Amino acid sequence: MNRTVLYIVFWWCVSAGCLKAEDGSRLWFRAEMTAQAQVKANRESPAISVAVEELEKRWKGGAVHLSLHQNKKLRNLGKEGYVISGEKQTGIHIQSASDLGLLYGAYHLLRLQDTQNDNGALQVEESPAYDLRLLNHWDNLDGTVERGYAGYSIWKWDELPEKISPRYKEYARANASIGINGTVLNNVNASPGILTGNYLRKVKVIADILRPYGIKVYLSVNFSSPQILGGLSGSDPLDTGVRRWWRDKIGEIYRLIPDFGGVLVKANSEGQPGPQDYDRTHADGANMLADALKPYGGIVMWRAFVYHPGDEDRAKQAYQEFIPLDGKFRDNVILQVKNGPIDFQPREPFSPLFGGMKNTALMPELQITQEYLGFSNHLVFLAPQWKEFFESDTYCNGKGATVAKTTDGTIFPHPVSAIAGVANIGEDINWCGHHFAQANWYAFGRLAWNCELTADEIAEEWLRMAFTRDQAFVTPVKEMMLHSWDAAVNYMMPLGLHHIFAWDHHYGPEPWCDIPGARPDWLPRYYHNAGEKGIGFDRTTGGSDAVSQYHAPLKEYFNDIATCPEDLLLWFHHLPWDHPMKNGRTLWDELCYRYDTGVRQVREFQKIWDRMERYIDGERFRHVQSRLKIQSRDAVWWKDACLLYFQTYSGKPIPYDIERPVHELDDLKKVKLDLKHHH
Ligand code: GCW
Repeated sequence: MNRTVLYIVFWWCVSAGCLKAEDGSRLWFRAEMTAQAQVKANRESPAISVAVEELEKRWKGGAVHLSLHQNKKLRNLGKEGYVISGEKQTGIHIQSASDLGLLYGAYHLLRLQDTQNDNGALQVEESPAYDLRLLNHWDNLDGTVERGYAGYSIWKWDELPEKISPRYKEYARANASIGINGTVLNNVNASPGILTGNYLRKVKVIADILRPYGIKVYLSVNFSSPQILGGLSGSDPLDTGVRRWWRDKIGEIYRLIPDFGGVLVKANSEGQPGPQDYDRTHADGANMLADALKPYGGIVMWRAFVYHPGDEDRAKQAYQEFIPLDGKFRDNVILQVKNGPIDFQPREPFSPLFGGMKNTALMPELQITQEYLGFSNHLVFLAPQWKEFFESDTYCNGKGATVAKTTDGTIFPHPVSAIAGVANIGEDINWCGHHFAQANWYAFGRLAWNCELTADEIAEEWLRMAFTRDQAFVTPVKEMMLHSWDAAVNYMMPLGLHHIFAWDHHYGPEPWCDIPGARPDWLPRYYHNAGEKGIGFDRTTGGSDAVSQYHAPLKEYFNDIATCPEDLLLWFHHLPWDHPMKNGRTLWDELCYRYDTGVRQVREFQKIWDRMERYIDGERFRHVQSRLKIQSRDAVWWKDACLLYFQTYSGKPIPYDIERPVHELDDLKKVKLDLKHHH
């Protein structure tokens, strides 16, 4: 073929859509945009225009009618709920009491089309579990992302407000399609700079782009802003000058962004300033901001992630700090609590603040980005972890008082309910670093909307949209996803072990880590307590007594070795190496088998994946394949490092039927990765 012919063939291919790069950039929107559906709406609004456009381009059925109107049923579904009825061929009716409900209904209908084989008669009624479903970006103003593993930030602060990256709109669309309705743009380790007029004008541009998609913008604020930006002598929350500064600043924000959502605050935590610097309480600090936001309907999300070096068990400290303040917060304050009492570990029990605080609204904070789960190198599907969290019984109100029910308004009604996920999004072409990390972003949105969905359902949906509907692919790959969290826990920190990561960057094992002069609660030894006599953290009534922060009968279950779930055994107990496990093995042997199981699980994932080559594009196939190789090597690294190190205390052999270590402990101790973590 000569050049001209090649050129024509090339453009024919491009216009026919047969040359789409499978680089992951399209997320879960890979279906064609070539439909020409008939769509009518009884009202107009920016959100309705988005809904109409999406349906026109993608819906391959009969006419769709969007109608915004009020009746009792729709009002009961709330302002984001919707009803879908009708049949694919003859016509569909989407109804809601608000335009956003119509938008969510449109995305729901399209998801059904993209994932279901049979669209018979439809009768769908939906409303979200949580009112506010937020992403938290730990993105810094210099473009770096704290704990981000997908490149630099998607927010191009130095190009804004003039230049607008096309990604902002794609971001809005992806989030709206899974029900996310808010985003905190900047890191909780907040630069005061975000509140300067210069930055607020940039924030306004982002807010304008996200608005038609129902996504509100929020900001993390630095508690010392009045002093640092305003030149005041301090930032005491009870000082009238400080209060006035915040009132003025909040007013300035609302003049630019009339629907601004509110602020997120990390105060007196890991060196951040806060009200305690002025001998005030967390409630004093939160309430001051709440008062400034109240006239505009804004909220304060105040983080409960606090701990100080000292004699008290770190796992107990947030509870000790906040329980005495229960009931002292304004009604537009929500306490944002990480799922576990320590810090996004591979597996933790739920934080006892859930079900513990009865007169204060609490919102869970989950970590989508894999700070402690192999960054964007390891395939770890997080829905199973989050499901375990949502379904944990707090017993705060008798049996069945799950974490979900304590936070979604079922047990404790508060003016708003909310949930946040720390985003794993960056400027990488595939958004999240690992193709399968997109599934965690997706799962977070879906669970925030409906935490009763199963991990299985979510994985199935995502795989069908992101890859293919061929069950020869979906079934085995879904199994791999559903076991991937369990595998990671096994090869990193089984049986309740936690925080034995490498210093600072948290990639890889360093149970031996000892930095002279470092805070003891930042060192692995604090958590594993391995010695000749045994291993684990004694949090029983005879130890740190953290168990007593849970309601009966849970505290008794955790306290008693016989009833403590073995998956959390070393979280709550310090036990001798030959402690008998339920399956008859000794603790030491079981530890060895768990690590070995983790390695074998990852090897199995490699086998599953290699068989999938013919079902999907080569580009993503090879990318995931190469990441699985890294994961496999890392799993062996974890196993060898932890077992060889703990063996120096247990003095026992690694059971002879499991794979032998391939590394020397001394070599592993020398591994020092040069991974920066940006504050
Ligand atoms: O998990 C830890 C991280 C910090 C993070 C902190 C927090 C944003 O290591 O990087 O800071 O938690 O949640 O505030």
